[in-house]
Amino acid sequence: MEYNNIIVETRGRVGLITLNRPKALNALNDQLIDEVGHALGGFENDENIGAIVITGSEKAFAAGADIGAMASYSHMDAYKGDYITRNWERLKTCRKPIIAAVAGFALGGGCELAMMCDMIFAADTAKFGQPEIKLGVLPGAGGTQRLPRAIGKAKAMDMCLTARMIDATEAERAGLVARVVPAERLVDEAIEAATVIAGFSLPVVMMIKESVNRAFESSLNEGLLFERRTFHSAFGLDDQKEGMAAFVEKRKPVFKHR
Ligand code: CO8
Repeated sequence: MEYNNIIVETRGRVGLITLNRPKALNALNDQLIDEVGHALGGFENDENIGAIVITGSEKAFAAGADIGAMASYSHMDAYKGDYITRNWERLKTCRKPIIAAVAGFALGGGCELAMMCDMIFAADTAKFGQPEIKLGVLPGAGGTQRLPRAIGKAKAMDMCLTARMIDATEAERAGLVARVVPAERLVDEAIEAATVIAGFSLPVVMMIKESVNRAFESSLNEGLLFERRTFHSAFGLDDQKEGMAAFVEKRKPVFKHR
């Protein structure tokens, strides 16, 4: 596939996707989301890749769905055509971890895209918001669902109902963001963290991702049972033998399934 809206690169064992519609502040359209989905598929099938980083530009991670493209949609276009959100779920099905590295605006679908990643690293310039209400619509790709789970009802309501943007510090305090870093260090820091992850046993990395995500889909007891069974299954891996033997022998583990 030819990429016109993103740049796809690798840094060691890390796949890097850079959203690249600078003139529109990386506004998300169907083509861009399709390209992200395609690139994720490529990284997922590539055994030399252990983790993925998605980033934008200095000014914007993504300023939301493309308002110009959506402006004239009918209900039929949105519902039957499933424009804009049709390939969105591809992010959710990716089994390798994804870090969103956010500088500048992450608004509307941009904030939702970041929240679909496994963790968010924010530059000190980042601003998160769900301003859809100002356009006469509501968040449509998880804003009303993932935001309350990430930052609680009070702040989610505040952001969705008033369109107030929060900065990186507030986002970190609220639990939306894993780390805040100086803007000039953002992508390096995300790649460094992704490199650490990509050095571990991939099946274990995938089990952890699956298990943490299960916390948002199940009761505590069901989640704990899922974790326990998955933990038991880790003892079937060569990498468990290697990891524990390396600890006992006071050496660095060399994981086979990376
Ligand atoms: N769509 C299309 N173009 C955009 C968007 C957007 N969301 N945001 C910015 N742009 C364009 C501007 O039109 C402008 O283009 P041009 O230079 O041709 O006039 C260029 O980017 C630069 O923007 P500004 O001049 O406005 O830059 P400022 O620094 O003055 O302002 C802001 C930056 C505050 C980010 C401002 O551009 C803004 O408010 N943008 C819209 C933010 C917004 O409302 N986002 C929500 C969109 S709705 C949505 O995301 C619904 C999601 C539903 C799920 C779908 C999943 C994809």
